[in-house]
Amino acid sequence: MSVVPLRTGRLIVVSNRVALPRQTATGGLASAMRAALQEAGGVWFGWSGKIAAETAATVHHLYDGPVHYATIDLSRGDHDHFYDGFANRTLWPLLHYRPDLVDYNRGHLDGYLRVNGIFADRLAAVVEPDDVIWVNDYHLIPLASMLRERGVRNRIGFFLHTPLPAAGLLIALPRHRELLETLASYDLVGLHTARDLRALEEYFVHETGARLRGGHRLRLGHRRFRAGVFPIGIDTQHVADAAAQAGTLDPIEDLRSSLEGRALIIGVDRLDYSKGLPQRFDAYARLLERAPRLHRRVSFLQIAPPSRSTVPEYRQIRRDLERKAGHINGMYAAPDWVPIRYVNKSFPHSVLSGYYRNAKVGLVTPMRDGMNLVAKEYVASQNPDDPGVLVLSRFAGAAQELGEALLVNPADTEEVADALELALAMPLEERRQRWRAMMDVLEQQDITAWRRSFVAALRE
Ligand code: GDG
Repeated sequence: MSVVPLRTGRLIVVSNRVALPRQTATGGLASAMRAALQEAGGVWFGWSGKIAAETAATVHHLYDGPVHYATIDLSRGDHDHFYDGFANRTLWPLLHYRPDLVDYNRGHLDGYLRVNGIFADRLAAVVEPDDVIWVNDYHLIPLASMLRERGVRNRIGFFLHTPLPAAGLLIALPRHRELLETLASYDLVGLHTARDLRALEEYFVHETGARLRGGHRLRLGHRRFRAGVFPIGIDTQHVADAAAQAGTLDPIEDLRSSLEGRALIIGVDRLDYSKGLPQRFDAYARLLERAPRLHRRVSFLQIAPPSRSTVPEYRQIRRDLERKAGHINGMYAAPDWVPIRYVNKSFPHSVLSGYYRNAKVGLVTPMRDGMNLVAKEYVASQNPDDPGVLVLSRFAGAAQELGEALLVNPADTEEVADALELALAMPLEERRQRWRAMMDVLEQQDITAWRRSFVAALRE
């Protein structure tokens, strides 16, 4: 195996997917880690996104600016069990409060543990004594315990990008104790919100018999670890600048001229059942039904790049949305007006921020979401003189910080339709006040602050 030439004391970020330079990163973790590493420098270790005959036969190295990318390929079988299987068909639905969708295939857990073991083998071979290791997300929960088994004594932190449901739900996970107890092998476990932190503590105290001490310190057997709340941010200034400059880009001019003065409502989400898209389409349909005066005066643009399309539930939601969008347009469209523009494509971030800026309403209504960066990007992209309004699900972690948004229950069609009406009619002064309050938060808690606070707590 080739040896990764790491410099001592560097930050090693580990995540399942690595966003290589010049790849469009349509996931929140990839967007965030890219921004974090580009500023701080370090190593980013994970899956290349490629399938090969054998898992991790070689480690691929790529150096770009301050970032050293070290990636491995996965075999078809490991990909299917580890990524599509246990990560995305067992853990993801459970962590997003959908026990009804959990797949209990035992082969998936075996594949998950096997791939985590291979990640640990490759990493253990290259870690140097002063390196700090930052493991990300639900794909890699047992990684620290496997690194410890291989003699790694370094500081290792874990950050969960999804919500963590209460113990009563977590116990629906197959062999939950065996898996979740391995979190105790980290030095620090980070979560987006206080609710997630409470869930973690409750699970450890009630299900594993861990002792909870002050300062969110936990002890399980001989392992001690700390947990904490680290709400992820965005590169606020960069997004704001990109949005301010996007006006002259062709796609933005095209969008604006196509609107012919109509108010734009925008949604941008990976095509995922956690994002509440069918419910959102229903709420928009309800708005059109209730308020004929808005016909021809609004347009809803939903950008939804396909995600995890080899998983059946994701193919199903795509079919549902096509049907709903077709139905809404069939019902309300006029020869010169399309009520809903539904686009299964991804766009460069510069274009997205220009779209956000031209939207009177950002409609962000996940059923559950660890944080939701789109909500933050929408706010950061607004024109301070004439900002739009954010309609945000209470069940997104972002709602804990963005209390000046119009907070809604995404399952309550009438409530979302009410919020849309309110948002479309909101006076300028109120929009400015709400926007300023949210922007203050985003400026303080940006991506740099998030990385610094997590890494500082980990080094402590
Ligand atoms: C997970 C958690 C948590 C989307 N479409 C395009 C595009 N995107 C970018 C957005 C944003 C990111 O993808 C999506 O981030 P979210 O946070 O909204 O959602 P997840 O992907 O589910 O992220 C989430 C996050 O991790 C971080 O911890 O907030 O709760 O589920 O940055 O802009 N990017 C481009 N084109 C697109 O069409 N370039």
